[in-house]
Amino acid sequence: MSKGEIVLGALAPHPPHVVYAENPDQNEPVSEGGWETLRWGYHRLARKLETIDYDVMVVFTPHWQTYVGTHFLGVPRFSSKSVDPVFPNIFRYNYDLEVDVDLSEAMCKAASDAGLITRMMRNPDFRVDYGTITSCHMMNPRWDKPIITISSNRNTHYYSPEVMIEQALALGKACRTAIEESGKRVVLVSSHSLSHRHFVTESPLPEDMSKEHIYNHSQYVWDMALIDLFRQGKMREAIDIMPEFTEQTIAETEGGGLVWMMGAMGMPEYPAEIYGYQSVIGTGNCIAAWVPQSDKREIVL
Ligand code: 2X7
Ligand code: FE2
Repeated sequence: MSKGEIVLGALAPHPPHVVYAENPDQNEPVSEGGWETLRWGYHRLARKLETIDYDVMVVFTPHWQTYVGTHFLGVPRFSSKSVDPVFPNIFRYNYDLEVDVDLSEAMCKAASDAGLITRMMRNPDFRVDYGTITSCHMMNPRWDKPIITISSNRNTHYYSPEVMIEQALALGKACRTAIEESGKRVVLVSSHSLSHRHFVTESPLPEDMSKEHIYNHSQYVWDMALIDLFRQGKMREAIDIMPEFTEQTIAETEGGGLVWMMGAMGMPEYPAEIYGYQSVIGTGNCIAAWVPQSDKREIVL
C-alpha cells in the first residue's frame, strides 16, 4: 500500500448564507442570490477539486463543540435536517452523507496514542453541524465523497489560546500520521470565518447586498494582516499571532481549525491560493487553499 497523503488543505468559511444564496434542492428557503464574491470563489475551488484525485474530506468545525476531549464522527451514514440555530429563516438543509469510519477511527486512535483525550461519536441520531455541511456543500456540491468531522474542544476558553494551539498542533500531527498509514488521499477542511464581529440587525431581505459591508475597520485590517501572511507562505508567523488575532477579532480561529490544519500539513512555507474575501453579516470570510504539490499550486487572486 502506498503512503497516504494530504492533497489540499482549505480554509472554508461556513456562513449558511452562501448555501442559501445558491438555492440547492437540499435547502428549503429560497433566495434571490447574494454574496457572489465568496460563492464564485467557492465555485473556482470546487472546479479545482474536481481535477484532484482524493478519497475523503476531513473537516474541523467550531460548531461541534466538545468540552471533554476531541470527538470524531463514527457512524457510516447520517441523514437528517440541519437548521441553523441563529438563522433558521435561511438554512434548513436536508443532508444525506457518508462517513469514512475507518479513517476516523484511525485518527482518533493516533490522537489518543499522542496523549490527547478522544472519543468516537456513535450516536446515529447525532445532528451534523451546519458548519460542516456548508463548507462541504460549497467545496463538493455533488457530495460524492465521504467526509469525517472532528469536533473542536473548548481549550481556548477553558485554558488559553496557547494551550489550544499546542493541542491543535498535536491533533493535526496525529491526523497526518493516521492519513499516511491509511494510504488514502485526503482533503483537509478548516471550516471557519476569520474576524467574527456580527452585526445586530438583519435586513428584511437577508440577501440585500446594499446592506452587506465591512462593519469594523480594525477587524478588516486584522484579517488582511493574516491573509497577507497566507499569501507570503508565512504560516509559522500566522500561528504566532493567532492568540492576539483571536482576541482582537473574537475570531472563529479560537476553535483551532486553522492551527490543526497547519499542524497536519507541517506548517507550509509556500503561498496559499486565495479564492476570495467577503463580509457576511459583518464577519470576515476568506477562502484559501494550501496545495503541497508545487505543480498543482496556482496564483488564483
Ligand atoms: O457560523 C457562522 C459564521 N461563521 C459566519 C457568519 C454567519 C453565520 O454563521
Ligand atoms: Fe461559524
